Amino acid sequence: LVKALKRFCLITMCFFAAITGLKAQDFMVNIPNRSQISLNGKWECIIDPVDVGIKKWKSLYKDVPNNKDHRTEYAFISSNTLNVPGDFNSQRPELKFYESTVWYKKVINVKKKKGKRLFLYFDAVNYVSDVFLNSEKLGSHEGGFTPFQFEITNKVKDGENAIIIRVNNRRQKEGVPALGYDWVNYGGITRDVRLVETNETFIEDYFVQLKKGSGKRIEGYIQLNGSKLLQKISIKIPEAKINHTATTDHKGNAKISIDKKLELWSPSNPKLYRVIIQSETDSIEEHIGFRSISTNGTEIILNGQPIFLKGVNFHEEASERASRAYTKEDAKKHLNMAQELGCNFIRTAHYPQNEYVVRLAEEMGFMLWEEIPVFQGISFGNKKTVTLANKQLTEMLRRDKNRCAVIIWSVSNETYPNHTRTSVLKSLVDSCRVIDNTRLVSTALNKYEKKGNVFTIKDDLIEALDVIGMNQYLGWYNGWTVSPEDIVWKSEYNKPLIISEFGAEALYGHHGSNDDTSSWSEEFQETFYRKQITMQKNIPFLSGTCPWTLIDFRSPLRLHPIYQDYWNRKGLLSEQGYRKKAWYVMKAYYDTIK
Ligand code: GCB
Repeated sequence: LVKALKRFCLITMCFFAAITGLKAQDFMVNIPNRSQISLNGKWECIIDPVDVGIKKWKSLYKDVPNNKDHRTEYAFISSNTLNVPGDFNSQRPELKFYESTVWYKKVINVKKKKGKRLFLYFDAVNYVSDVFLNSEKLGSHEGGFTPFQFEITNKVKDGENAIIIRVNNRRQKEGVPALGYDWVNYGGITRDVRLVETNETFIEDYFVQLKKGSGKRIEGYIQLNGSKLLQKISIKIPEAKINHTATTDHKGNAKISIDKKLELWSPSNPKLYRVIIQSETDSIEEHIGFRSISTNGTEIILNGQPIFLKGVNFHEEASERASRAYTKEDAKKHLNMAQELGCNFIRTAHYPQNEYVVRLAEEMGFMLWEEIPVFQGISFGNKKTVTLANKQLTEMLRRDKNRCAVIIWSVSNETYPNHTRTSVLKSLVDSCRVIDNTRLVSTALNKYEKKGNVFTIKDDLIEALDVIGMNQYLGWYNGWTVSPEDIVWKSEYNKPLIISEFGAEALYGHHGSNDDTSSWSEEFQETFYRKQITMQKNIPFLSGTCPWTLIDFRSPLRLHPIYQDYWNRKGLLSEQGYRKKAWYVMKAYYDTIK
């Protein structure tokens, strides 16, 4: 028996290695403006709670006959589908908190064209995906919030082709995020899927932003992919009368540097220019904004002027439907709410949200904080985890580096300070700066030293950061141990501070008295906000603040049957978007800050 068991384990491991060996490729940037066909819609599915598709049916990924009487004990059938994009949890009641495997299948019709290349591009799949085309493994991707792609030019055939994907959203101790986090682990193909067509040599990537510290020099690069790597390229910005030319090197890379006085992007003037990038074999365009961001002592400086970040946090969740958000309309809803609150800044917690959010935020004039899901409980001592965190960071920067709205990259949220954590996070900060030195780097901390009424910010990681992010829940988790007006915040660093989170729970429509005795009521939350604002106004080095959170969101950690019922109720808005009393307090505060 032991022998048989060992053999079974070995076979399973070998099979697993075979199907998980290949990695997704670096993806092309500016996906919305590429030539493509959407693969959204209904995908056939098989719910596989114990991963029997891998462990036993080693051929599940193969294109088995679509015959319900076939003796394999599984089948993709057209009456069993899930919507893509969309998390699977919200699509069927029995999958509400499901964390395991779902197999997806879609048949696509392809007509191959000479001189064209084809790519399968996924905006995001949570958490691990193993992708197969016509029974052949294309590769895997780990990480639920960033894009990935596979070239299929030489693998597709004319006519029908079957794409099968194993998606698994099981939490992993060594994953990013790890085991514990305060949001629903929405699994599945949660964002758009595209079949992208390019020319044989195409513009794969580019970086077109203002040079750090400059208000008028555009610097960056253009990167080609294909066999004709030596080409003349140009960047045109017709409105600014820019027509800059350069030549790529043998690796297909051209550095660019353009001096020009431009109208700068800002929340009050979210100016975007039409930018056209051309090579001899390709052309792509989009709208890009230009602004400078820096710090001066404890101030954040946008285009040479100090600015206070009137922020808010939100998850990528369509709270009113209790599902992952994935459409442009979802993004618009959140951003309109933030605009009505008077915000100029958004922390997209706790992971890179979809491109609709980022691009629309930019058009509407929001500055953004983007973060990778390096959240409490990360295995910093584990090599695979560190590589994965770095990869997610690289992917986030790759996708959004041309979005001037992004002013801060954040490498983590609430990690426990120790030597290993600090050195890993510092290395992530370094990676950030290597890829993009034009933006600020921060992290959301939650530890500070308390001595009487003096709260001191101190953490070895801060040396490496431009901006300090601090989550604090004074007045909620442990009450107000010191009266808010007496609290003195100190920092050992001459750097700006953003209160990256603060909040308290209230159930919309539940009322009580205006004091600390009626927790969960709107009045309690309203008073809590007044106290927080009183305390925050006394912080001389405060450069921004972000309530947690804009809108109630679902979380399996929130068990109170009356007030929570698996919802985190720290929203200023109920899940249906109704304003709680605290909303008006925060809005009034933001209205006073010009
Ligand atoms: C935090 C976390 C956030 C939680 C929040 C809370 O510090 O960063 O993800 O949802 O606290 O409500 O406790």
